[in-house]
Amino acid sequence: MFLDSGQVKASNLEGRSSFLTYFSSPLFRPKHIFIRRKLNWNEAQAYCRQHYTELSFFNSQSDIDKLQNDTGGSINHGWIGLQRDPNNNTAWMWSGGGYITYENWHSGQPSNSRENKGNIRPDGKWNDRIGTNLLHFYCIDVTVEEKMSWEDALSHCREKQTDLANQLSEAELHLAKVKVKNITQRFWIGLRYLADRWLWVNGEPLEHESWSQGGDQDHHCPIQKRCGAIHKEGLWENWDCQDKLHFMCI
Ligand SMILES: [Ca+2]
Repeated sequence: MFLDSGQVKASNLEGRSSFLTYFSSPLFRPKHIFIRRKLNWNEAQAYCRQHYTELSFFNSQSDIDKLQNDTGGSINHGWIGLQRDPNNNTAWMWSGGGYITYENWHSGQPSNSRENKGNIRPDGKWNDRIGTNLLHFYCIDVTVEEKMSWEDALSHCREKQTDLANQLSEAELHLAKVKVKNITQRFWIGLRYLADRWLWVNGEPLEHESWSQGGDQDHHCPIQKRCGAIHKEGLWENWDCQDKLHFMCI
């Protein structure tokens, strides 16, 4: 179930989900910020939520590479959003919500069920650690952009050498809910109906779909509503490309 997008088997291509499933999304690229002060995990989480968006999270090795790029090429020991599920001590979650869908533990880790939070090491690997320890930490910052048409949104993101949000992982969706909930009900994603099918405009294969069953126009053969948005609860909707919606560049 927790496959990287590159490992998806053909049998998954027909799969549909009533909710977002748990794929990594290589083009979601929130900005990571290294915070030099040392705090315990809870304080670090509060700091990130106040000043940025969340403690950093990762869905793939390329996300860890991105953190390394964002922070100048090297990684310090620091808290990330890893925490044990309070209801299941063997499961790990991201502080923004959602179970981890990718893991990068250092050899022998997690090592101790009393170590209920996680940090990243200079080699990019993860270690469980007692949350009251004082460490540097990493926050991510995600910006919701002002409303634009779908085409303008795509151009805006590409001018910044990013892209419209692609399929969101569970952690990313939770983050979007936190970030978006007071701003908008839905935002554009990089989904477009071209010729006779829906496509991710960044070229990612459309491995699964999460269409809302509501709405006044079927997405199967849309006449006018040929651009994709995602509702903050995670389901896709097709909208007129000229409509103006919020969006996130990634
Ligand atoms: Ca440990």
